[in-house]
Amino acid sequence: MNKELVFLDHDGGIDDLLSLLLILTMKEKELIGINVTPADCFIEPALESTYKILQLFHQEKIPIGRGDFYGINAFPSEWRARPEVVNALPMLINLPQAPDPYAYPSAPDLLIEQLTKATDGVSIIITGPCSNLVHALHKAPSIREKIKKVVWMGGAFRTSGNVQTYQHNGTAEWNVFWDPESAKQLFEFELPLICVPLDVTNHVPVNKAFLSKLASQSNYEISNLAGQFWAMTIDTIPSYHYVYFMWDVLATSYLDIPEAFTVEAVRAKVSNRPPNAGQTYLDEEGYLVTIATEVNKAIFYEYILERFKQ
Ligand code: AGV
Ligand code: CA
Repeated sequence: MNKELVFLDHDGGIDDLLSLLLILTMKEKELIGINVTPADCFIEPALESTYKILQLFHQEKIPIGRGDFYGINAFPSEWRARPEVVNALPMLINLPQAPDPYAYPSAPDLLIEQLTKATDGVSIIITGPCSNLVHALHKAPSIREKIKKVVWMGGAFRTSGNVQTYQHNGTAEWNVFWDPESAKQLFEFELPLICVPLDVTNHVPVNKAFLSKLASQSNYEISNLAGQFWAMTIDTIPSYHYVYFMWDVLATSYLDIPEAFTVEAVRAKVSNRPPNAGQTYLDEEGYLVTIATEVNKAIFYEYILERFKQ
């Protein structure tokens, strides 16, 4: 059987890098490319972290694309600097130098190239804003045929958002808020889109009981590294929430254990202006999208522990 083809677009947060680790443990999937969006990260150190993680798995041939589009509503800078710390961790600091960040192709171009080349449908997992995919679809509409599904950690449908800032009423999730216009257009494309929104990620905080279990298997290199990544989230920089969730890791696990999720087909729209820019809301006249509403937590946490035994 052919391996399922996967393309990852992440934005350099700690759980984005954990999502990359997780995908690389999925031996029955083939990761055909990675884009980095400069949203929850500064691009240069995040590209370096990405390349270093690939080296750990001897997968540095997987092509990387650099997001050159800088959203509309910037993430807090304190969050964006985290990959600097990741790159200095003992398991990563001495790995061979990463390539010049400006030598990478631009993210939409890499996505177009890899989808065009693909001989099978591709599952796209997005753990940051969706701008690169939307820009690629405008530039090369024919890539649509190659998209098997899009799994997006994004949105907040029947729960409050996690953006708290000026000119905002708190209804949006950050990945949508960063570039509400692209999110609006993504919904309008009506691709086979599965959103893993705050409605379900709110159920999976990073908690010490889980970290303690993970630590007890830290003789596995990947468990050890993942434990160090997650430890960096315990003091979550309060702009403006104190809890770090397994947002992206949960969305990524959907690729592998969809049966652990409850999903629902809804019609929804995205607002692109204040006071609710980036809000994803249910609307009978909206676009078709599938949203995850529940997850079996026990299965999910157990799955992560199993996967990281590498
Ligand atoms: O809104 C969740 C998204 C996920 O893709 N990101 C973090 C995850 O990578 C933004 C975000 C919300 N709260 C945060 C975030 C926090 N306290 N620290 C860093 N990023
Ligand atoms: Ca992210």
